[in-house]
Amino acid sequence: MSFTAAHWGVYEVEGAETGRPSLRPFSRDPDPSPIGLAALEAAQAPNRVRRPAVRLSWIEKGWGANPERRGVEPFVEVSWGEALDLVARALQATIKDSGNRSVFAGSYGWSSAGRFNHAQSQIHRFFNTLGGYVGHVDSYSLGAGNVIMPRIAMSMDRLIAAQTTWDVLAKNTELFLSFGGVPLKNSQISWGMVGRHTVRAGLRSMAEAKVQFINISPVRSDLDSSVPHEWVPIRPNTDTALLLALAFEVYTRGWHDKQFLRTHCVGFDRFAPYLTGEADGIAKAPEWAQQITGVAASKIRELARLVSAKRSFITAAWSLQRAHHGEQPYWATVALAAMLGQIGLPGGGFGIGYGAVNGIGGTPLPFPGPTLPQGRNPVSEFIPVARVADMLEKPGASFSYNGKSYKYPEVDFVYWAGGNPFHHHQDLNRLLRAWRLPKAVVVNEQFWTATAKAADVVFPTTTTFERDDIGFASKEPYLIAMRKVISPVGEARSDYDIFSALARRLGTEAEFTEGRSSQEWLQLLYDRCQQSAQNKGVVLPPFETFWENGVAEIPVDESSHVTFADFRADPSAHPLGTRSGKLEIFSQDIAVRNYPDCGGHPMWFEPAEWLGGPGSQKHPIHLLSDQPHTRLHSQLDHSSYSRDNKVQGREPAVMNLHDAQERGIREGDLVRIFNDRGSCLAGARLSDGIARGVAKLSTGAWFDPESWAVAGSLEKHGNPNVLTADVGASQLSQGCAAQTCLVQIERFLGAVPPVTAFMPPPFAVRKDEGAD
Ligand SMILES: Nc1nc2c(c(=O)[nH]1)N[C@H]1C(S)=C(S)[C@@H](COP(=O)(O)OP(=O)(O)OC[C@H]3O[C@@H](n4cnc5c(=O)[nH]c(N)nc54)[C@H](O)[C@@H]3O)O[C@H]1N2
Ligand SMILES: Nc1nc2c(c(=O)[nH]1)N[C@H]1C(S)=C(S)[C@@H](COP(=O)(O)OP(=O)(O)OC[C@H]3O[C@@H](n4cnc5c(=O)[nH]c(N)nc54)[C@H](O)[C@@H]3O)O[C@H]1N2
Ligand SMILES: [Mo]
Repeated sequence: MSFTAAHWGVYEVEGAETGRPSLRPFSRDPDPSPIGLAALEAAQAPNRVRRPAVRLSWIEKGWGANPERRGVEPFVEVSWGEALDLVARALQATIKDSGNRSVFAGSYGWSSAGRFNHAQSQIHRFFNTLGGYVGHVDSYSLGAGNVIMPRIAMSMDRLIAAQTTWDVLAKNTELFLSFGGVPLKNSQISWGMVGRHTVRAGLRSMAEAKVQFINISPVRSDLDSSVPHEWVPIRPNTDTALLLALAFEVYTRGWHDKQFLRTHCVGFDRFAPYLTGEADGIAKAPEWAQQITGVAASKIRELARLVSAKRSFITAAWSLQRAHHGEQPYWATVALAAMLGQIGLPGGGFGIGYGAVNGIGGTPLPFPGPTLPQGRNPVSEFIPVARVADMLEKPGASFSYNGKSYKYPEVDFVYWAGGNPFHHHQDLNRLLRAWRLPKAVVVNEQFWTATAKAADVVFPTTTTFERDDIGFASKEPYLIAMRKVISPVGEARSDYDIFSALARRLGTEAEFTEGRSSQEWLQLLYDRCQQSAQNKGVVLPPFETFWENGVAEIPVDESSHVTFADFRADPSAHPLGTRSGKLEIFSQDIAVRNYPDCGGHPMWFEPAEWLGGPGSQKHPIHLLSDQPHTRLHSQLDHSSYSRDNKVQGREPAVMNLHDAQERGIREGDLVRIFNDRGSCLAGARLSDGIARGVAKLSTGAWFDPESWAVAGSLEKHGNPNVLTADVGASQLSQGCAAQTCLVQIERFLGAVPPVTAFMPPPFAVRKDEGAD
């Protein structure tokens, strides 16, 4: 038996030696995820990229030709030597003409598990040895959160590492008030690996301790039905208004903790007049919030009473900040928790993103895992990650980010490895137009994803099953020897081998590889990790033993942790990283920017699109595009497990029963979802567990337009990003705002087009075929 690891779990491999391998869940995982069981079969699917492929115009006319034909033209399969030479030439010419600042290799994406073959590290290291690249900051996950939280409380990284542990919540919390729930579907996943799924057990221990759960969300199942809870449906993107009304009630009833606000916070005096309406003439009273949120004023009063009377823990899902003005719900959460004065007490205060990924509420290991050094990037130009289409469309234009002003770089060359922008980006019809502007697009991919189909050159890349690696994640008690399970499919090579071969042609091989084979790198990375573990008193076996055994158990710190406990105990000895060292209910640094969409304290701003806004006349359904329960983003969408969940081959769109009835839509019908940005087909799934006026189409169905030639044609498969808006959360963070999206839905009565998402693109044979 050997082992393999993925972002969704560790798996035991039987029969690799006999050439008939099969996977089964890791026996030490108490709650394994079914997502990965179909992954080995999916790795050998007909839509693998099998040989290096070049878009026809580049073969016929040379590199840079006809960028507007990306996604339309057939590919020509060529030898590795020819494809590598071509890309090396194109890169060299681009860098010579316009410098490294014209190469975008931000290359956002989850890639695969395995610490050495981590595509981001590989591509960044490659470009750093070559003089640098335009990179990105922040993530699609936490664009607004990453920018606002360090200014007002604590950086998201530190918070994720140090959130209050489940045992403390079970023992001390009386009321768990959650915005967006603790979705078990999402906790199947964690960056790098999951060896031990703990969220279900965490929730259960709290339920057994009779913690009162309240789930404020448009979707009931955001808290598991096995946990007794009350569901309070809310209009999407209006949580800030509800939080403000709770703060209003707490303040006007005098239930706030004046002492804590004085000793541990700054700026409550600026916030209070906004709550009462003294500042702007609008009292943020429960009746005001009822109009906005759809939650009854009486319910809001009851919640305010409960949250003040009990040891209360308030949580907000990451999805809340993936929205227009996404800073506000987090800031309002912090402000309300500060007013209640329970921050730093066991089981009280606030938490962010419980259940967003597996490890939240666990303790990180005291040493870093095996990490491929990326080197230093000499290019200073960057973009906030979700501004990629802006960058391509508006070179030289200025943008603001985190309080400063910058200019978009002039990018000629885009290189992507380990991500799928034609899944993850918003307004894909706009992206498609922007994508056709630079001179070159090169992609390392395993599968014929939409991103690969829209490239000039695609290098076929191995999956984790086809290479050796080391599995590690910072909160997991195991290191996993991920042994190769099958031979590379087609002519696939690892990202390391691809970049090594390019580096050879560009004269940087020695710097990139340091003369090491993959196996030598694995050993080195492991040895370094072993050393840093030892420095922290953790003994790991020597590499050979680890590789032989397949699993090295790491003793994890199971001790309890309370976020902000030390800060609470002594704020001057343990100041926060904020400007004042305290919790900032008012931020002078933000206020002085005078942004129209983010002020000095938490505020209610109407989102660009929401159910209470003018756009809801024409597009009366708020579309949530949440994380899919049957896959990771777009990864494994072609697996049998993901496909079994589809409706007539399309992504299911969960609709409220009454909304469906009004439109003559029945369970299993094909529907067309549309707005002014695009339209897609999906399969109706009706539910009474989703709020009126809300529909949910999970992300990750592979982009599959009826025509690649015209941006904006009907998308056949159910990719919500043809509908979402490509706008930043605010001038402050520029975060991804995918959850702010209005649509209309109708029964689809036209001729049903076939799904072609999982088919390879057309190939052409060139006239001089055989020249390889
Ligand atoms: N509408 C909407 N859009 C969203 C979101 C949302 O909530 N709503 N969520 C956003 C979020 S939070 C995220 S994190 C992003 C995720 O966006 P991505 O991270 O881009 O999504 P993945 O599907 O994981 O894409 C990874 C790609 O890398 C490829 N790959 C895997 N392993 C390797 C490897 O070893 N080498 C190479 N070269 N390629 C590899 C896979 O085949 C796949 O195509 O999506 C964002 N998009
Ligand atoms: N199975 C699986 N798990 C995943 C992923 C995956 O692709 N598949 N992706 C991982 C990644 S990269 C990330 S970043 C995390 C993301 O973690 P989240 O951002 O928390 O995930 P989402 O599923 O987008 O949102 C969680 C829930 O929030 C609710 N919600 C949406 N909008 C609102 C709102 O305005 N108000 C309230 N109160 N609730 C709202 C939705 O009902 C949704 O089910 O998930 C991770 N986990
Ligand atoms: Mo994410």
